[in-house]
Amino acid sequence: ALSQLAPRRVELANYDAQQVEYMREKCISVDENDRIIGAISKRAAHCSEQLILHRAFSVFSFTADNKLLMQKRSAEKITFPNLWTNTCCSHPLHTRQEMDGVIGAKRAAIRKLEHELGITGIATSQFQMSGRYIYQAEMENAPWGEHELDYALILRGVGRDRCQINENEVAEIREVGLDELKLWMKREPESFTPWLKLFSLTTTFEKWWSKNADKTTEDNNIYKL
Ligand code: DMA
Ligand code: MN
Repeated sequence: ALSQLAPRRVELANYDAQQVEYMREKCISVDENDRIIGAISKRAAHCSEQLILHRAFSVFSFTADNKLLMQKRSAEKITFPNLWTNTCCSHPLHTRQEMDGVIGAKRAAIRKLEHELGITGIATSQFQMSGRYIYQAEMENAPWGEHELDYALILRGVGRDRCQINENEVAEIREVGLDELKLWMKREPESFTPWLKLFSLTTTFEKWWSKNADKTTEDNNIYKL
């Protein structure tokens, strides 16, 4: 079993130096009930023979006219570069502030919305916790992958006018309506991240878009994507 946790061989020198630096971040390793096991480096969590389940978050920000703010991941990203995905994703870190369950994930989301998209002035109370989703995905031509327990965080009323993108993280942003996104994903499925594709298959996904969506009830359940 120990050998399954062995890091895969990978030449980090071939990647963007800034993104390589982030591989030293301490992610939170958890069990399937989201109980904390300990700290694990971002590198080990995403590049081992057996991908290690860790905590993550996915922000879905809907504009006032009910479009999803989407980003195209930069070419510099080590995992899943050049792919279109939801507003912002990352990991709560193994720090006192961000290890604290839902509030910790919301704090991490605030940190990364600013880092990736330049969005400032968001408070934890603006996010609606909308379930925890376990999924796994591997890259096709690289030794990297994801195995996450992903906190879905809905944000409303924040669109591209609030953004100033960090080009090391994000290549492009767009606001997209539900029907438009469905057509686009059908036409070019290879242009999207695996987790966005998995989310798009759930019934919850369409509910998030709905004009009369429940905008207050928080969902702490754990689901499999
Ligand atoms: C990781 O996102 C989290 C999910 C839900 C895929 P990421 O690869 O964008 O993380 P980071 O921005 O920290 O590299
Ligand atoms: Mn991850």
